[in-house]
Amino acid sequence: MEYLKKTFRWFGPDFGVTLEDIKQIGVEGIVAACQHIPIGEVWPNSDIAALKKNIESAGLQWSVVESVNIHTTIKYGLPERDKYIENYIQTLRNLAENGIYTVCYNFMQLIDWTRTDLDYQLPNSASALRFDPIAAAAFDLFILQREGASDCYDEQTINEAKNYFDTLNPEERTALEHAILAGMPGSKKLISLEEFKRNHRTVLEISKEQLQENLAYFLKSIIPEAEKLGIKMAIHPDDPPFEVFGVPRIASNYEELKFILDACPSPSNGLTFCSGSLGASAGNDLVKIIEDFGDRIHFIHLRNVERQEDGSFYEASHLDGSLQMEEILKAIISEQKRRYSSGIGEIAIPMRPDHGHVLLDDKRRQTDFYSGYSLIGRALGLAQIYGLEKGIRSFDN
Ligand code: CS2
Ligand code: MN
Repeated sequence: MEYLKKTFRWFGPDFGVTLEDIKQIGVEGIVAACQHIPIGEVWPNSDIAALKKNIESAGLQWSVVESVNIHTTIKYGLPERDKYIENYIQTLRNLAENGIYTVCYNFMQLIDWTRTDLDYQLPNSASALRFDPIAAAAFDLFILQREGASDCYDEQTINEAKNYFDTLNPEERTALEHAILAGMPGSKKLISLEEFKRNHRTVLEISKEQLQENLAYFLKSIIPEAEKLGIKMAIHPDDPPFEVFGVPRIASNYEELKFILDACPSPSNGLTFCSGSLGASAGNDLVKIIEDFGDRIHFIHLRNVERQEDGSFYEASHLDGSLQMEEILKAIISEQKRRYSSGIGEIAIPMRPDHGHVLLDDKRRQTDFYSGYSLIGRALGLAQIYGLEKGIRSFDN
């Protein structure tokens, strides 16, 4: 039976990691996007074809699009959303025309993932991404100075956030602000504090149920088209999988994922299973999510997290941390076997190491860094996961 397809995210020619580098580490498929096209605009056929040609000329395949991002009018349910949904569908048509059929996206508000430290030093001097709820509260209360923010936190959190913020020198305060505003993978630009504040005000007026409705509206509009095109949509979970800055989450646990899948029961309406995102909450049973929603998982992100007692977490190395990667992989392999015997679904599910530590020469190679997307750190993660997969399979036979 086929293995998972080894894929790797690549941010294009300016990334500091070449396709040739990636080819050397045993990757088969690239995860990429037309990064230069503003969110909401149609990806022209010619731009998609050019990126595809570039990837293929290195002997690789463009396996997954990550991400076709969703315009805020769709997230907020504004009247102009229909135009942007039409654009989205046109992008899907153009992708299908170029033979690209797996599309990852997310419905997170304000930013993509949220971290409070992009350079958390591990004992071995590698560095990782970290999220600390006290630092996030300090950003909300004392940098954003959001009206009503103190209603979102209990007294102890407010006190701890104040104490923490008081210990930071001006550079550290700026680093915290930047860590949060940098949360758009694939973009070197920080979101401006002004834009963040503006969107924040809007989002806080939308209830969780309304956000879920807005996502369901989007799915009901695009999934029938995706199905005709043979496109598999794969929503990425919210990261972290709990409320941050008072903004509700809608793709962070079993029930919310079920709501999404049930909103449009089609194989084209699927999931990106991201162990690190879902696993940052101890309440998520990752194996159960794979067992129950397996046939709708079209793309896999694997990484570990170390959850700490104070509610913070950092991105641990791929096989160590709070998540039992061997149990996760076993569940994924069972899903592959199920597909194999039923003859339905892709067995070589594309899988990528989600993030990696900054290791060895990573800093020197990639000066203008995309946080989380080191070459060596991710290569090590991929090697570990592949080895674990091989080991599990050999015991299986
Ligand atoms: C990614 C996601 O960098 C990451 O953690 O896994 O943030 C991903 O880029 C998007 O959310 C998918 O739309
Ligand atoms: Mn992910």
